[in-house]
Amino acid sequence: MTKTTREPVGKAIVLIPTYNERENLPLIVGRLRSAVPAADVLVLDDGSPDGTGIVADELARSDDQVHVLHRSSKQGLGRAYLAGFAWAMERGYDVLVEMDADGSHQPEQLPGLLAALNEADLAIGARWVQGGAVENWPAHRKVLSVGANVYTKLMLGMRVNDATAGYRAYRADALRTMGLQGVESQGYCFQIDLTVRAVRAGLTVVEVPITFVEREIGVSKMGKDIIREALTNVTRWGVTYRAGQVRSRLQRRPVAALQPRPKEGVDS
Ligand SMILES: Nc1nc2c(ncn2[C@@H]2O[C@H](COP(=O)(O)OP(=O)(O)OP(=O)(O)O)[C@@H](O)[C@H]2O)c(=O)[nH]1
Ligand SMILES: [Mg+2]
Repeated sequence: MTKTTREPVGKAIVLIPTYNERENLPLIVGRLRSAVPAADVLVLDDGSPDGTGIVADELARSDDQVHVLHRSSKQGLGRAYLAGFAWAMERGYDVLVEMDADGSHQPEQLPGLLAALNEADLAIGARWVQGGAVENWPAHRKVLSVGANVYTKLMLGMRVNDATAGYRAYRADALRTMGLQGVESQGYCFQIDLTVRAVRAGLTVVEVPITFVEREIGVSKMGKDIIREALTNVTRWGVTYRAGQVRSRLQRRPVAALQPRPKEGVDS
């Protein structure tokens, strides 16, 4: 992952997907606006039954830098982000940030992620690196997250330690280079999917240590379907990747090396 000189980081927008985050949303938007006043905010609400969309509209009415994209029904984190990326890129933002609404991603750590983009195309707020941490997670969540990352690393041969992390900053150009066509992953697999695309596109990915804080309000939307999706997709991508490696190794070997060796002492 080579470092090259890049354009200075330009106008940033923070995308916050929400589903039933009525109480959390004003807290996170308030913290974010204080921590990084220059950044705009786009709330991506999927018709939350608890009225989060109405709360988002109220926030947008009182602050020109807050915007809302409403979608009629819950269609998953991945689709919400893709709609948000398209919205932000159409409007010329240079940096797109992903941040959960539930307080797990601390807005006060965003300056670190943005600074990292001076030497990178994608900055991942990482838990499972030196200096990274997780607060208040039960043991089974830690095991699941570490396990998912170890499996991803082994299957996909990437050097990234926290490919499932959802706190990240992308340069808009990087998203264009990676190409978002065909991204179908929904849960935290969406994060793995985009990480793989960035690495395979030869982009510079850096991991910035963060402290991830377990939500205090509301409920997690992480379920068995999301885990199943990640396991299935990573396994499929991994098998394709490893088969490709074997194929290219075989193709590189000289043809003679593939022929059966003549038995010693037998004239041909
Ligand atoms: N728009 C939209 N937002 C979603 C959807 N599912 C989850 N979210 C939001 O995405 C963010 C992350 O979801 P969480 O439920 O916190 O899931 P998680 O962070 O993977 O899991 P936990 O660590 O258990 O909280 C939160 O802000 C959710 O409100 C969805 O289908 N649509
Ligand atoms: Mg969460």
